[in-house]
Amino acid sequence: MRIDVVTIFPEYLAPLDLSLIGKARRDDLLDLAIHDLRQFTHDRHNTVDDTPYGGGAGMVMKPQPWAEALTHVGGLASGAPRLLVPAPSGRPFTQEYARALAEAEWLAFACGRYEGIDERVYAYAADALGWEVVPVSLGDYVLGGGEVAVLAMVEAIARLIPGVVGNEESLVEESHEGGLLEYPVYTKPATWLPQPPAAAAATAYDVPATLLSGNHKAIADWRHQQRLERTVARRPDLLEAAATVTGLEDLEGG
Ligand code: 6GU
Repeated sequence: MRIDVVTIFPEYLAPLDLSLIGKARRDDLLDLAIHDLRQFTHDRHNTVDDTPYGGGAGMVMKPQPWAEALTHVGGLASGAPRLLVPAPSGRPFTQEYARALAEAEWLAFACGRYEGIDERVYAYAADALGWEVVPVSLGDYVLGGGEVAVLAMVEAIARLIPGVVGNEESLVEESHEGGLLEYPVYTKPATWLPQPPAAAAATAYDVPATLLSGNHKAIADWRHQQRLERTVARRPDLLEAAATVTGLEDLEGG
């Protein structure tokens, strides 16, 4: 997969050199390039923003640097990327959408700052460049700009590219796969006495006995039960959505 990111803060994307994503890039599973929007300005101050027509608070990103940056990106490979625009007003970015995007050959991200990018840039990307433009949101809160959202989305997408995560089984038993949250996990020791001991209570913490039983059926049943209980407690909306899809509307009554 190829991913291009356009931003006024290229350093904000530095973590994409690390860990899973860094390894995927070195293994040529992911071809990622970060582009500085200011390189596509022509004035002495490398201006990328201006005041909004109609008035109001804040600044808006000017269309011309964006058009030049996106045109440059479009020339970097054959075909056309899908342009994802991080914004609180976008469509929800979900695990299901991440799975769909992981199949793409080429994605581009346009990181807005301030109050956003001049809306005509999206019309230009669609009409002049022939790109599909998709505003995407991580959730119902406001970030200072698209960069942190791009870090999250690139990680969510890249780990679904075949070969990026070593053990592909670990992809199927996690939160949001199968519509339930993940079960709790434990490692050695089976009985843990925290060091130094807490003043209040010198208690030992035990791993649930079922996980030590060696009974694979009992372990699978316990984990499924834990997933259900967690989902009821933390994300009842997920169960209600699943119940609606499957016609089990009485689920919450039982
Ligand atoms: Cl994807 N971008 C920005 N800038 N803010 C957000 C967001 C994305 N998702 C929630 N808030």
